[in-house]
Amino acid sequence: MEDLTPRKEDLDPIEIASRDEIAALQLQRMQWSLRHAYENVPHYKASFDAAGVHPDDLTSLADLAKFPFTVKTDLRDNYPFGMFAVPRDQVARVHASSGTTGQPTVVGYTAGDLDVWASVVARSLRASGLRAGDLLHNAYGYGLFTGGLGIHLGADKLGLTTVPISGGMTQRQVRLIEDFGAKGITVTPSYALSILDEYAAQGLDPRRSPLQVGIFGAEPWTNAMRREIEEAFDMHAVDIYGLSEVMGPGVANECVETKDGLHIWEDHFYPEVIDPETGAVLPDGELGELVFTSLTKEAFPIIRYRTRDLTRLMPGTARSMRRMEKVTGRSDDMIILRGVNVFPTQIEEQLMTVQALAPHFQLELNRVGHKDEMRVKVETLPDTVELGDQAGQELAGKVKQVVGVTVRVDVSAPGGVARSQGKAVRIVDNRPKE
Ligand code: DLL
Repeated sequence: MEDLTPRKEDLDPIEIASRDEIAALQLQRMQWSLRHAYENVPHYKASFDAAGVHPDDLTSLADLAKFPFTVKTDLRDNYPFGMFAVPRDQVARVHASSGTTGQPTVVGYTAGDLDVWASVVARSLRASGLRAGDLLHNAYGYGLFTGGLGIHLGADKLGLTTVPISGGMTQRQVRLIEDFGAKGITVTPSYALSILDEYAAQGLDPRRSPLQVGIFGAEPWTNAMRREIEEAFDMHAVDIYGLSEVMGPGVANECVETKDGLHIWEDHFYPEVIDPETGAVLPDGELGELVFTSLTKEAFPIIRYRTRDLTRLMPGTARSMRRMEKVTGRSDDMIILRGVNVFPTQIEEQLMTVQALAPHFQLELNRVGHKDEMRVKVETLPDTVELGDQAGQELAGKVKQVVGVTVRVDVSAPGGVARSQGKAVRIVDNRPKE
């Protein structure tokens, strides 16, 4: 793999500024952001008043802990535009979550917000090893989802040649990567695996593809999956994180030279990690729920938003900004199986160690009698079909031993597990609703 480390002179000065400089900028911006939210969004006025706090009470970054959290239902209750801090005619763009349950969540951006978004995504793509003139194959979905258009904004800003292919039509994905000579690909890790299968189906060697870096996010994935993808394509695989409520992709990104967790672009997004039970702020290094406060957003300021993503904060390495550990689970995706907490990524980790199985998987939860049962649906590789039963037992044994739960493993022939074209659906819950 080639060394893609960006040149120091190409970084934004704040990426490598001193911690004091970063903290001073954060404090000044946080004071502005709290005031902006309080004065322009009725929800924040009401919630700050109810908690007995005022933006003037923030004289240090630690004072943020006095302010109330914002949760997803606050956004739903203010559907569609009630959380906007500027008149609708100053909103240049809206995005929305898919909203599989209940109201979709709508977010808005002024022209200035789009500019900031472009610069944090450009910073992320640069940290991933891309530079002006490179060709990027952008397979995140275009539309209300922030993935496609968010990456596109940053790619324009960095000066890349962007192929706005979006998700789907996998045969064409492979063809255009090859014909156009893509150096980078932005895509969910699960859809990258479908593209990988398509290379095999077309009789092409993915290690000879022009790709040098994949920038994967929008869903959890493990370091075991990173090794699998890096090996298969002979390219770097880095992690990009973000969420619509805070901006979209580009809130944090791994640096290609270290791949040691994601640097949070702290000059725009202030992170905290809290105990999800008590709400208390935890010291850096401890595992808890990630909370974000926007520092510069105009249309949709967000104060202490509970992401439900579980991670820990760590000091900077390749940049001065703090890192977050790879998010390996959301509290929403935690399965409690006969008293044991299980995240889909723990199953992924074990699956990656079983040679005869493909990296695709889905978990199915059923109620059998009074007991919950989990089935792990996996498939063999084209040349390991006859090893299926043995591989299934191997996986069940590893899950029992390492994760501590008994599962049934259903092994099917290649193609038997549902494929994603965007975010993978990892859990199918067939248990009766209580
Ligand atoms: O998924 C934004 C995005 C697009 C990020 C493209 C990266 C690349 P939402 O649809 O609002 O936004 O979903 C946000 O997805 O709270 C996490 O649970 C999960 N997520 C996003 N990135 C990662 C990641 C986009 N790198 C939710 N690792 C977040 C783990 C991630 N989970």
